[in-house]
Amino acid sequence: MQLELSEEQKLVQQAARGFAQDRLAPLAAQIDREEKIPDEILSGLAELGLFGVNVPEALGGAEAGVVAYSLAMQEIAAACASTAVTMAVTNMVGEVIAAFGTDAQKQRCNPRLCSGEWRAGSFALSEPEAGSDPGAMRTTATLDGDHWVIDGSKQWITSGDFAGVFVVWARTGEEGTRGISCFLVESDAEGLSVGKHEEKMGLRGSSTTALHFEGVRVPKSALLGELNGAFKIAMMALDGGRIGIASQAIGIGDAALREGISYAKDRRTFGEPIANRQAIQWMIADSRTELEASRLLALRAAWMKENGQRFSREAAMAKAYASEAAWKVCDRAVQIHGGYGYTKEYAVERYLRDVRVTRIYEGTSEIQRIVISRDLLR
Ligand code: COS
Repeated sequence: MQLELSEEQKLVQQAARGFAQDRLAPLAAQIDREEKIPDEILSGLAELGLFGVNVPEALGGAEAGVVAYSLAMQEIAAACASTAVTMAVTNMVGEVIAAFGTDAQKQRCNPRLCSGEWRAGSFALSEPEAGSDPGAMRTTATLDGDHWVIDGSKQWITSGDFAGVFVVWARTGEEGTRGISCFLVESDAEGLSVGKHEEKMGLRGSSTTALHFEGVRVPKSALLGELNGAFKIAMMALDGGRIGIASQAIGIGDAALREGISYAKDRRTFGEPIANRQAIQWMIADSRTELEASRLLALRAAWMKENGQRFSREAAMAKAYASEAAWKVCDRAVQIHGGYGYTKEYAVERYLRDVRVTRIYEGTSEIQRIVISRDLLR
């Protein structure tokens, strides 16, 4: 068993940490308040290779692997969770295209995503009535001569209003999971419009929108993967995505614990720092332990993916455990701060809002438990 990072993994981690702490963290409160990630941050991520950490170099990526991706995600999330999710989805989209795309699709999309020419990639799977159950989707794609015509609506689309390319799932065949195909749709496609911008509790710097497809025509060559076989592409992409969200939760938790420790050492009650109280010490001890357990789960799932092993169950375990642990860690950090933790004066208030969705998106905790138990009971 080898728990040491490679030199390349350490380099990616250090580069991400430097960028996150020097350039991103000072802007995080502003990003949350103004609900916008500055362009220079997106360009900075792209320059560091963080828009395609696990995408082949030949396609413009960093080809640094899944463990490096998890490490980078933890660092970026510790500074700004909104930026982290934008990065996560762009990486997921890049990986899907690199894994399942034709040469032409890869050559067109991957370099643009990795370089930041396209500010983000979007993953358009969920619909108003198909989130946990994407097999129930209603968006359709119908063949008309040499084109597919897409009609329907998608919801909860990260970066929906500024992504350059959307990976869109639509029904092309029978009901259920065996009649779903996937298409690459660029943002300037006629008939594609951005709908409601969600007013979210957290991750306010990351835009989340609806998308409407009204007779959007894409050439036959926009089909990604096999006709009617793309439900599995979504599942495989989400398996990898869950490692990213586990890593994001860990990063937010790390940041909250750091703030909690620092505040506990400074804040005095009854004549001494609250860090001297056992109640606070236990919160800190439990938080560090749970975050380290989460990190081991996430890095193991990442390692398994990197080494070509089946990792669905491990990714689900990492995502469920890390998102729930990080929620508790952020809640304790607010508790340590007392009333101040409930104000925007302290970053822990933002961390608690931001971390909440990690138990919901890319599969709720309940869905993760379905994935884990189905695998065990197979
Ligand atoms: N990798 C590869 N293939 C997979 C897979 C995976 N991780 N999970 C399922 N499949 C395959 C199955 O093997 C099955 O293949 P066949 O058609 O050859 O039999 C097919 O996909 C359908 O699988 P299943 O019957 O298990 O589908 P369900 O509709 O029961 O859904 C869950 C299974 C619940 C796991 C799935 O719907 C899910 O992950 N839901 C959450 C979606 C989500 O995360 N949404 C958030 C979107 S991003 S915000």
